[in-house]
Amino acid sequence: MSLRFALPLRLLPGALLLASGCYLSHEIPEVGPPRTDAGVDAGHDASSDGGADAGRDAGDAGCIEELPDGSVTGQLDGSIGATCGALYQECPPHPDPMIDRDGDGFPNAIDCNDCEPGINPGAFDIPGNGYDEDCDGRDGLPTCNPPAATEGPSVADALAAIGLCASADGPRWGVVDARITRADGLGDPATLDQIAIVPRMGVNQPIARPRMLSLATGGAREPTVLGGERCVSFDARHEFPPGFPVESPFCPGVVSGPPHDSVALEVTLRVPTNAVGLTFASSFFTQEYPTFICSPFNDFYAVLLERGGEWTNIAFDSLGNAISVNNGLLQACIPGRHGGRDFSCDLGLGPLIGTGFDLDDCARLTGGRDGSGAGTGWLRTYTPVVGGETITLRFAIWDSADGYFDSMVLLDAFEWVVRPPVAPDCPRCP
Ligand SMILES: [Ca+2]
Ligand SMILES: [Ca+2]
Ligand SMILES: [Ca+2]
Ligand SMILES: [Ca+2]
Repeated sequence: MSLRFALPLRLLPGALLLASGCYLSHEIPEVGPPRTDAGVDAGHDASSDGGADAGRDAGDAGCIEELPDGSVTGQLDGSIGATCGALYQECPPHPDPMIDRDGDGFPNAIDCNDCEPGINPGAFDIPGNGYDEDCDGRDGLPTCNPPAATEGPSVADALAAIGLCASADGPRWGVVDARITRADGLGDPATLDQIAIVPRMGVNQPIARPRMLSLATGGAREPTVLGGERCVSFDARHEFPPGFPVESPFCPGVVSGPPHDSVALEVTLRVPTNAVGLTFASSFFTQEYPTFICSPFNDFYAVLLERGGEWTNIAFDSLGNAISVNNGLLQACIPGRHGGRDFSCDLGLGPLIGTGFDLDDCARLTGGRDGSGAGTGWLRTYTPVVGGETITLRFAIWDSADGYFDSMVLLDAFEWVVRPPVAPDCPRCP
């Protein structure tokens, strides 16, 4: 007999709402799949002008846009890589090995261009621009060897799946430390089946092929591999990570239940000396839609950033709301009015097909038909960084209030955002 039959039926969320109900209809920022040709591209310099593209590439348009000065998730319209003229000046030799003429912290003896702070052994080497920014004798980066598709991967393979494989050796940028943990960082997840490297998830292909990472509050692989694993509980009660819970303004009065079945990938990184930001792509799915919208079963996906002992969430929409079942980013779904809110489901059911979130896996828990789940479609998060600093990122997902009606997030295409020197007379985009 399945465990599910032994479970009590869930309360329908209508009974849990305050009388005022939810007052917003689907006010969301414009989001959708990252462009793969010349926009929110992943891992490749689509414009061939240098920087890894993290937004509309204004370099091709002959003008420069500013990046946002805070974290944002959605379609980025910031720009990098725009230049007007030579990227770097030549540097005449100097007899003193210890002098640091450009003040980048690297003395003349090991700084291959001691007149340009954007060039030193701690820099990110922008591929294909003809300059050896990281002083390793060549223009370009070592490539990540794609890990095999597997569940319960090693930490190194999990990082490689999203494009992080450099280690912070000596003065170089890269991974200082990493681990697979829970949302609260206090131990191991219930099972390593909650983390997987996948070549696809239903119709969803990696942004940076050939692999991406899946984190889930149930099984993390495709449902065809493990069967219907979108409604399982490992009955693992966890703590909230720092700063949570954060309640959604779309569901006033609703209080999220405590975390269950969480899993997280945590990585400490030394930031390249010439980086100004980092970005990554993510796609969140939940089986809590539609029945448990605006209820305590408000599963979360969060990316916590630690800097100098302070933790902040950087994965939130342009309205500043954390990404959860009750937030405003669910766009892949069947339209309807749920939890007092209207869902227009602009992406249709398409991104859910073959993910298991297109199925009615949890209907038995509600005593009737529950319907398909929902997803956000691909999102891209950007957050500013300080060159040379050390930060920790914790990519985390958890069930709220119980371990059933699972949620999942696909992660891919981690990139540093590097802004090469820009001539002061470069035109600004209108
Ligand atoms: Ca120097
Ligand atoms: Ca330098
Ligand atoms: Ca380069
Ligand atoms: Ca759940």
